Amino acid sequence: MSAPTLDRPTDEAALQQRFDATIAADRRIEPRDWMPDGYRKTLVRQIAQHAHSEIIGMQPEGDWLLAAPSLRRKAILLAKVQDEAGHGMYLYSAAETLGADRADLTDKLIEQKQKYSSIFNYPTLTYADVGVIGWLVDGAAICNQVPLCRSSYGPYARAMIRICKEESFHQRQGYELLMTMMGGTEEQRAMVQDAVDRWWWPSLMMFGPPDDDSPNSAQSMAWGIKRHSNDELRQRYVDMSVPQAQFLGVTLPDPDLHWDEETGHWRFGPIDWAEFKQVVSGNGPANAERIRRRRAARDDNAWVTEAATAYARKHAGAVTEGAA
Ligand code: BYC
Repeated sequence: MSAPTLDRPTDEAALQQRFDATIAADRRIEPRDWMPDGYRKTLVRQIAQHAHSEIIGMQPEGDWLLAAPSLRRKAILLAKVQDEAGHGMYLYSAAETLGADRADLTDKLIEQKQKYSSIFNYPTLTYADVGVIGWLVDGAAICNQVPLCRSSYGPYARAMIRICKEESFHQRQGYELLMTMMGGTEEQRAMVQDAVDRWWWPSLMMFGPPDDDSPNSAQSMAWGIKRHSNDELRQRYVDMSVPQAQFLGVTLPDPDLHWDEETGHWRFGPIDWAEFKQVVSGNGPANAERIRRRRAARDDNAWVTEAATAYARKHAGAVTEGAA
C-alpha cells in the first residue's frame, strides 16, 4: 500500500497563502507551522519584552518582602512575586518555541538591546506602593493581557490564559490591601493617596505610545498578535479604574478627568510622553538599578546554570545509553 500523500505546500507563495488563511479564519499558528519572518520576529520581540517585564517586575515589590508588616502580608507578597517568576518562565518558553534562546534573551535585556515595561523603572517608596502596584499595575496588565489570550500564536495565547488568572488574584490582593489601609489611620490614608499620585500616570503609559505614534500596532493587529490598539486599551483601563478609585476613596491626580456623557467614557488629561521616552530609553528613576541587579543575578548564579546544564547533559547521556 502506498503512503498517503501529505497535503503540504512547499513553495513560499502557497505557504504564505495557508498562513493568511489561518489568520483570516482566526485559528492559531503553532510552532510547527510555517510563518513569515516578520511575524516570528515581532512575536519574539513582544514575548521577550513581556517575559523581561515579569522578571524585572519582581524587583520593586521584592524590595518589600523583608519589611512586610505581618506574616500574612509577607506570605501573600512572596506568593505574588513567585508568580511573576513563573510568568517569566512560561513566556521565555513560548519564545523558545519560535527558535529564541533564553540565555541569549537575558543577555539582550542586560545589554539593553531589548526592552521591558516602563512601569518597573519607578521605585516603591512605601508599603502602600505594594497595594497600588497590585491594583493599578496588575489592573493595567489584565486589561492589556486578556485580549492576548486570543493572540494568533498558540503558545503565547495559552501562556496568557494562566497568567491572566493569576494577575486577577494579584489585583484583588492589592485592592484588599488598600481597602484595609484606607480603613486605618489618617497617616495610612495619606500613604495610599501619595502612592496613587505617583503610580497613576506611569500606569497609563504601560499601554504604549498613542496609536498615531505606535510603529508596530497596525501590523501586529493585522496578524492577530494584538487585538486592540494601545489607545483603546488605555481608555478601557481608565473607564474601569475610575469607579474603583471612587469606591476606595482616593483622588486620581488628573484635574482634567471627567465623565463624557456623549461617548460614555471617562476623559483624561494629556500624558507626559516626554517622560515615557526618557524612561524607555534608560533614564527613568530606577533603570540603572534594575539592570544592575539583573546582571548580578545572572553572574552570581552562573554556577547553578552550569551545574544544572551539566546534570541534564549527563542524565540525557544515561538515558540514551540505556535505550541503546
Ligand atoms: N514600556 O509600536 P508600539 C506585569 C515600546 S508585566 C517599555 O506600540 P507594540 C507585572 C515597544 O516595545 C506586563 N517599552 O509597540 C509584572 C516598541 O519598542 P521596540 C508587561 C514600551 O509592541 C510584575 C516601541 O515602544 N506587559 O504585568 O506594538 C509585577 C513602540 O511601541 C512600552 C507586556 O509586556 C512600555 N510601556 O505595543 C506586576 C504586554 N510601550 O520593541 C505586574 C505585552 C511600548 O520596537 N506587550 N514600548 O523596540 C504588549 O502588549 C505590547 O508590546 C505593548 C506595546 C502594548 C506594550
